[in-house]
Amino acid sequence: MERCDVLAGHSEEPGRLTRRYGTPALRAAQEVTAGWMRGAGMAVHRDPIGNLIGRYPASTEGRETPALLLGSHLDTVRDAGQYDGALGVLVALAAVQGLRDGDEHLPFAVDVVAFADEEGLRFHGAYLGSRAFTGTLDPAALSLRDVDGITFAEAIRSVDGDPDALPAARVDFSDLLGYVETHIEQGPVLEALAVPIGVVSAIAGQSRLDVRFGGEAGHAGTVPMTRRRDALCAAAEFVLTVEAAARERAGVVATVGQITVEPGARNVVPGTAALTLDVRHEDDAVRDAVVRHLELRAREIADRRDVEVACRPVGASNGVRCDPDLSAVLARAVEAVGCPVRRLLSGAGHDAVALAALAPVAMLFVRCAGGISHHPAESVSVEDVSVAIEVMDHFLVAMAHRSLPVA
Ligand code: HGY
Ligand code: MN
Ligand code: MN
Repeated sequence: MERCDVLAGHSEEPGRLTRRYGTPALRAAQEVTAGWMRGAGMAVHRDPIGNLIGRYPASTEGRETPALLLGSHLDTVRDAGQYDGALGVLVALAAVQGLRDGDEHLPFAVDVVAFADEEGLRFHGAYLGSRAFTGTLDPAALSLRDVDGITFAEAIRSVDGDPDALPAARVDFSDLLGYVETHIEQGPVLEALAVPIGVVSAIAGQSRLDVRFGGEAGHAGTVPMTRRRDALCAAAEFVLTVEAAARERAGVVATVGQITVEPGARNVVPGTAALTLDVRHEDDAVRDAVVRHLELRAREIADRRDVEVACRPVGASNGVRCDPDLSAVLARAVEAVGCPVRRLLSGAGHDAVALAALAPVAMLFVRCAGGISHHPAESVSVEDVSVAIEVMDHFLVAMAHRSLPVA
């Protein structure tokens, strides 16, 4: 918990926690984490995109040594809480520290990965770090630009990464046992059930789009209301359409989180309004249908108001089911610490989504107060976190037994 406090001190903005990919703040958080990794007996390196990887060696190391991946991300949203991502990295580290303290080695290596971009705050695509790790990053992502016009490729170089090496960056483990991520729940389910931890059954898919309405800027005092082509009014109508579309369908969540208006002045009719759209549901077909419906409605609104509209997808990920076998081992570890096993769906996205392309994945959720997340008030209790670490300890031992050759 103290380490979470320390990491929260590394921010781009005074007074609030914001840590985007490729910034000195993220680099500083990685440096501190690398020190803790070394202290836990791990060899540390950074991959070509700048994910930080610590390896705790297996009892016998060789070319065929299997590996178990644990981890989460160190980047954050804007004005973030201090546990989203960081907690998963630090719980993994604490579990490895337990092995080190007992001078124990397992029949597999344990790799703790601190992913460099999960939130997509700077370049908007999701899971850029973990997708690069698994070799599933779309090369087109390298030309994404941040608000200052810097491309993703340039940002990778600025942190001593190598965008050209990305296609070859895919980890090549001869035997990957799985990826297990601990994460703050970010929702109210475990609190309502009065249990400290839960096992994730599946992670909802998400669609991210940029929607841009283009009208005509003009004088706020002279352009008659009947002659206006106000881009923001079209966007406003669309925002409420998004809300209504989600409310009409069970389980759908849809959010417009950002609107940029140009030219952006008190006495100027808005000429363009660009907004972000985020749509999620556990069933990919339902999510796709909602996105198509909203694209259609955006066009209707634009036509009626005589403005232009363009909808551009900026990354989607399908829902992911956690691996039943790996989750069963995790569930038994939960039972071993005396907790009931509660399974829950994750509405939030996680690096596990990207990792599922490479390995079986499982996730452990830690109860959070009031379900609050992506907000500075995000919190977890020290008792619940200690339960999570204990579960990971049991999980590692169970995996060691599972991977022993049958005599
Ligand atoms: O947006 C998400 O679901 C995650 O927190 N990155
Ligand atoms: Mn998040
Ligand atoms: Mn997260």
